[in-house]
Amino acid sequence: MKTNLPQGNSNQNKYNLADYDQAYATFRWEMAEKDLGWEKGSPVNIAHSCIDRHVLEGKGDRVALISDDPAGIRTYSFREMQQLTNRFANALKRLGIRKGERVALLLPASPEFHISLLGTVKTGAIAVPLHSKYMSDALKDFLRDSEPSLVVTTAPLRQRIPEKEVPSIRGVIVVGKAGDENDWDRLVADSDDSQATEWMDREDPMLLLYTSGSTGNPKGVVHVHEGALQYFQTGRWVLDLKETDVYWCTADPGWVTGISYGIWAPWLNGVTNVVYNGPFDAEKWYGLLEKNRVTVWYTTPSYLRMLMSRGGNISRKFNFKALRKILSVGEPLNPIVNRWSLSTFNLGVYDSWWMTETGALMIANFSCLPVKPGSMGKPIPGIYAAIINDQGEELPPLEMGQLAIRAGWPAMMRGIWRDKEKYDEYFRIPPWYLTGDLAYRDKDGYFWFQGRIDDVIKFQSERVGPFEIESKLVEHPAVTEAGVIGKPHPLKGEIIKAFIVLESGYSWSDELNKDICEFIKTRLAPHLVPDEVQVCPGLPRTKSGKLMRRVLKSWELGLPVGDISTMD
Ligand code: 6R9
Repeated sequence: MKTNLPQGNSNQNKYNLADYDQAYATFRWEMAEKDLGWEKGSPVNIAHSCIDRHVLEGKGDRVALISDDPAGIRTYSFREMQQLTNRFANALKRLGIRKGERVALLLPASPEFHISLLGTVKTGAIAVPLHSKYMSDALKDFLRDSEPSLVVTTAPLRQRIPEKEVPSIRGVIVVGKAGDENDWDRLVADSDDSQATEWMDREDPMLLLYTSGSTGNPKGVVHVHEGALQYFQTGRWVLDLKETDVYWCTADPGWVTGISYGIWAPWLNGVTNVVYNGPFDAEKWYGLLEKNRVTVWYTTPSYLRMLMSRGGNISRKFNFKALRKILSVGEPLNPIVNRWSLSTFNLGVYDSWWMTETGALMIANFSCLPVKPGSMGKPIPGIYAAIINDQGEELPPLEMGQLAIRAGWPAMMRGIWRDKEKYDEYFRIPPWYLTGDLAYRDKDGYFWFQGRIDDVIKFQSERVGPFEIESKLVEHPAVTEAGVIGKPHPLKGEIIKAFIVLESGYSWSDELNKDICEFIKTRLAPHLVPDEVQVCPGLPRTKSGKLMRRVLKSWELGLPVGDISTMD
């Protein structure tokens, strides 16, 4: 089934991408260079392209950022952003930060996050955003791996930074701590706003982002300045951003979506960006859309389901006339969410697909194309996607296999920090980048997501690694073995279910359950606390001792366990 989703006030002639087939046949990434003012062989800086470029083009007075949080509204023009990011960058330079060094950012979504990130990137240093949901032990792993010289954080979050255990840390800059020698505001105020941008090679790293896999600790995904071409072009084509738009991306800046589409794409396209720092609240969120006259909204299926579950009595109080486009990412978009969206906003939701490692959007539904509800859409012009078998051969339409992308696109990760082997694994069947997703392509070239090949969990649309929870569980004195799976959940996508084997001498009780949950909450992260813990006598393992999570999942869901010939 194909439908044309209602488009609010816009009409087809006004889409930035009017003819998908033509663009797909003719587009080359070099074509995006002209719009960004990039010249062949000349150095660049993505932060300059996001902010200073607009000021130089006479658009300095346009609103760059509206920060709307419980403490009030703050608004910044592109000129103010230019000055503040220069000030922050000059302050970092004064503190001795040089090209290639790392600066970690443990901050909530806020103007200070945006300014710190862009200021860091202006100096040529590599920004390392950390998810503020993580606790000390987990943060220690990320910090020891990335070895930042400085950490930028808030006073409450600072308590989680194990400064003494990370020898690379020379200093901590604290937001909202007036009087402190490392006070963020004072540092910025005492600095000058002269041009601070260091000119970089396109292949120089600018961002290091930690994300979970199903084995090992979270890995540091490296992104480079060249990615700007794709953040810009996908913002233009998929989000359909125009300079008159007010745009809100609901993702946390510790998740790739909060950076690529919370900062790069909107600002490379010169739009007004809304940032909100606060918990999910349906009334508040609808109010944000209405009050700020948001026109383009990028969110997740999880948030949409949460809004849907709060019912129409709340949404009916608000007016969404300004809104013209809604998109989602992170997990499959349920057709029921689309129907609810149509009745609530008079707009359907455009599903889009990409990964931390791809850096930017790869497959999407476009305004100019019919949408097939349940499909992720078609590849972005400039991207070649295919369904392949284990030998890397392309499969015909309607056959399920691994989703693969022909390697080499501007926003592609350029490394896994200090782990070449892990990086090479993604590219082990040339010419492909292997996504780890199962999917099929239909006869019209639309892609349909079917699941993951590995055991990665999607909790509220963000990635969770079973291994990191299992490793922490077995650190608890009562737990000898642990296996963690995602269990389908109508609102959250998946919830975390843990199977544990108890150490001899322990018996199961409510107190022990609580104690284990508290252990995960304080040592790892509150959002990684298992929703369900089940004790069992042993866990299914292969003869070589590898945990078989798919067997746990089959047990849990009452499904056939499939081939267990390798099971011990
Ligand atoms: C941006 C982001 C990537 C994984 C990816 C896939 C899943 C993302 C999806 C989707 C179904 C979609 N995923 N978008 N699954 N439909 N539209 O999500 O990055 O956190 O790295 O996760 O998320 O499994 O491989 P990341």
